[in-house]
Amino acid sequence: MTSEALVAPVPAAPPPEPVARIGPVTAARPYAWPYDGSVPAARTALVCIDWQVDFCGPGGYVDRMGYDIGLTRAGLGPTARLLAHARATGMLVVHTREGHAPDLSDLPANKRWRSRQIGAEIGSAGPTGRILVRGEPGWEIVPEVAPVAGEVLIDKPGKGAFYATQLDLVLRSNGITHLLLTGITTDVCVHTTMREANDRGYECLILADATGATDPSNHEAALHMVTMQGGVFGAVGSTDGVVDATTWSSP
Ligand code: C5J
Repeated sequence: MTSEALVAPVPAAPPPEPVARIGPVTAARPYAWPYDGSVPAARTALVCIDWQVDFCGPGGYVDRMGYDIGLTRAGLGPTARLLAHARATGMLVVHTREGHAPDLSDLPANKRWRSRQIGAEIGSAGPTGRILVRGEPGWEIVPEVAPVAGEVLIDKPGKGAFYATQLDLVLRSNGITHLLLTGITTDVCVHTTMREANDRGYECLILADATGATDPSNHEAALHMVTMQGGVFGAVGSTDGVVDATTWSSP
């Protein structure tokens, strides 16, 4: 017997897993997103903004202000589809929730006063618990787009997801450079977050069919604003556009 015969064969390395890339999303406006052609899914985060009962459920904050929750619920189906796509392609998934501490110590007096003017005072009790208070049923994310274990949850006291949160640190620590934005409402928390992200250098795509506002013309106006000045905050796209622009290859 030769000495080679005693050496155990080295097992063959498993073939590398294919990796996903996003882009170019050619139907995006005003440019095919992203600006740099395409991006690995691993450097992309799907940010799901404030899909909470208070903003799209019966008896929540938006409902109690008298707005049509049909408008804020419209993007739930496309967002659920994007979530499945993000999980399958290995994107970082981030969910945000707007809310305040039970003692309201982080609630600015003017925000509380304004909510009282419209008959839905933040912190007051209602059918879904205390409005916009952390831990209450109205503050929870609706089941259609609920987080799964391992996804990032960002609790924010304001409209922008970067203000008074760890979001920037979490994104940078995970190597994220590009953001896909879904959520409610288009003209308030989604827009504020997109502007904050843009100023920090993130390349943003807002998904028109996976967002919604309490007023349809505000939704359209908010999307239109993004398209000015060559894409002043990024670009506007759709769920189909992102899914269709996804390719797989060996690393
Ligand atoms: C609002 C939000 N509209 N999530 N919050 O107050 O857009």
